[in-house]
Amino acid sequence: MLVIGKAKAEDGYEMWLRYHAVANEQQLKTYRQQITQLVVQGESVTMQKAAAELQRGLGGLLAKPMASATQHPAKNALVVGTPKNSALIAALGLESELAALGDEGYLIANKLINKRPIRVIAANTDIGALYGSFHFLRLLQTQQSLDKLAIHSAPKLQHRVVNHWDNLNRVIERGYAGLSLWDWGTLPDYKSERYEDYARINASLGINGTVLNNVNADPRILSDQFLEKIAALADVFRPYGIKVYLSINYNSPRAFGDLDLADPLDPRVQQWWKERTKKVYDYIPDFGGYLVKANSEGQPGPQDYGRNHADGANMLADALKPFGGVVFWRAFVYHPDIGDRFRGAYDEFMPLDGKFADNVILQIKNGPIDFQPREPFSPLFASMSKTNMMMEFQVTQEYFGFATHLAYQGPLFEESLRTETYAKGEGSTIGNILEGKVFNTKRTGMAAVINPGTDRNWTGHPFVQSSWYAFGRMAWDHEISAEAAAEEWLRMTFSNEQKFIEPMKNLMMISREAGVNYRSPLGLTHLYSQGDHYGPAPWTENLERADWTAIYYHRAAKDGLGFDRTKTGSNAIAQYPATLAKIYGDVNAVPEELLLWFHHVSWDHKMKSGRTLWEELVHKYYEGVEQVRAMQTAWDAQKAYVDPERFAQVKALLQVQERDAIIWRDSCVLYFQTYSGKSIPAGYEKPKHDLDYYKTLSRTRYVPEPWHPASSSRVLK
Ligand code: BDP
Repeated sequence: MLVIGKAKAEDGYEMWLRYHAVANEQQLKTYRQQITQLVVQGESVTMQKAAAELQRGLGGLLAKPMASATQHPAKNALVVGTPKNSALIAALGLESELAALGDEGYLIANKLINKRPIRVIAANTDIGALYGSFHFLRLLQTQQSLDKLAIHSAPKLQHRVVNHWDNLNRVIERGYAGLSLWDWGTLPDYKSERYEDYARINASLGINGTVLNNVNADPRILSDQFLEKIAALADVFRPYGIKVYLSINYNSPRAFGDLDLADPLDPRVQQWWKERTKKVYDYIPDFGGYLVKANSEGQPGPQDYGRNHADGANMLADALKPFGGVVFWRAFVYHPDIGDRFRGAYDEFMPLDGKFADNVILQIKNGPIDFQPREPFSPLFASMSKTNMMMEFQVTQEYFGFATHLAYQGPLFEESLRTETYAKGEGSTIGNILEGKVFNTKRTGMAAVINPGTDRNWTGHPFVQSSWYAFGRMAWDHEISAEAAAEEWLRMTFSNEQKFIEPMKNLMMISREAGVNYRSPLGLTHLYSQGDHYGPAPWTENLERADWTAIYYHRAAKDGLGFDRTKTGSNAIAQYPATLAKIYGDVNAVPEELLLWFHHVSWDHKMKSGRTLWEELVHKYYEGVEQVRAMQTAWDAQKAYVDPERFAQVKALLQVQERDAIIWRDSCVLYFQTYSGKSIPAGYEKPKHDLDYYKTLSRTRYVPEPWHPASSSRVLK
């Protein structure tokens, strides 16, 4: 008999490490026969954590305490370890199988010991064994067969990092799920159990680095007082293979009152960083390195002293080098005087290609502008052939309705990673470039801004968890599909019922496109009310910086819509490899979803559907709202499979989302109508209000007061 997994009250705290008993009784029986005992031989803290996780996980999934031993495995034991820490594993002669798996990979297989069948999780290192343990648990959580186990897995990227934008006062920039997880007031003395659960969650995905603080960095993060607290966190994370990194403020030598400049070429400044960095390593011997936002949005940097980004980054790289640390140098730069913001990062960084030290990695947002619902890829990825590069994605939904809208980011990540750049002919996808396969770069990585907080479920909207999950899985293997990640997450987080999985997977897979459609379809971008980035305000103009207005991005006029980035415009298209520049530059060849990113097109332009641009635009905005409604219907049908708490929460949030989607749609359609001069075609529901109403709403409803979901710690002017 199948038991429908209508679980007891749940608050989402466990995330996907929710080891509830396997609901399918037949499957449960089989698993119980196939795993009779746990044999872990290594004694390191990491091996103890692996053993504890397996005890906890298998105990829960198999609904009975797991027998354990340190030798003489029983029939169908699960044997875990490395050739170094386990005589049993060493005797299996796995060296050649393990050779290809590196320091973090693992294998999971069925083997024989003394002619008895056993299951084995083996790795070269303890951390590999821990990763393999989480993978093994995932097999049961997603109800996979253990009959023919032969899994060999190793990460494709080296640095798999989460970024927190946490301020020292615990307010999180673009965080929508409570205060910072790091309780500086009680650290280092009190280590909340949450810290370890946080480490487990990340380690279960293979994430091996965390940047604890905001890129708009407070210099005090490097003070002894904070380093002592950070060291306490690092101690908790270490057994899980997670290194701590910090965002630094480039002006630190000045802020500390030690020097009156921060010029990277000044020997006193260099010395200052060497000494401070040594101090950091005194506290945290395996510290990862620095993340730097320099000369961007008002942050200090090397350009303040007439130096360039490479000078700036290399100075820090020098200080970190003796300790094996790295610099993640962000490429998120744009200046008000550059004409087209799209061009900014490329114009600044391309001339520096090959000039960065080898322990510097350029951390580049997926798109050229800023985490928009859809962007073409940043042209830097296809061009910086002599520089280490890593991806920066955003999990926190700054531009996707915060913690109120359901917008699974897996499809965005996948779209970005699979984009063919033609940098060196076919096969030059972003994923392959990140892996170092295309340009032979030495250091590789992927980061995501995650911004969880003290909300019981970590992320506010329960489905934001799924984007964290997908990010982690794709950072391990960029070829994992958004759909596969969604399915795993659903099974682990809710239910293995096929009747639940299929419709929910569809819901998740359309959710990002829905968000694009009701906000900024066909390549429109950045139509937000400025500062909070929640609601629509496509009419925003006359701000202190033109590139903070909305009209800068959409260029609506009587003659049409969109930003001309071809030769007749800013020519940003020329920053792409020639094959792609040709496609993007041709109004008939460019993918329609990117059309208005690259072309200013007449309202009557014929689209592939046969509709005019105006009609298609209206159609997409309405489609977005309809997709949200379809998501609501799909969710409502899942009541039997979801605990009442999470069911009610998601249902309510989908109602908010529908309301907001309509506001977005009507605001944008009515606003663009003032330029197109055309009516909304028959058959679409009419906006309930006029444009003035929506303009007023954007000024009143989305005021970034601290209590408001649209609030943020730092509000741009
Ligand atoms: C923008 C955010 C801002 C961040 C910035 C960044 O609005 O809060 O500081 O990105 O990535 O999207 O540095």
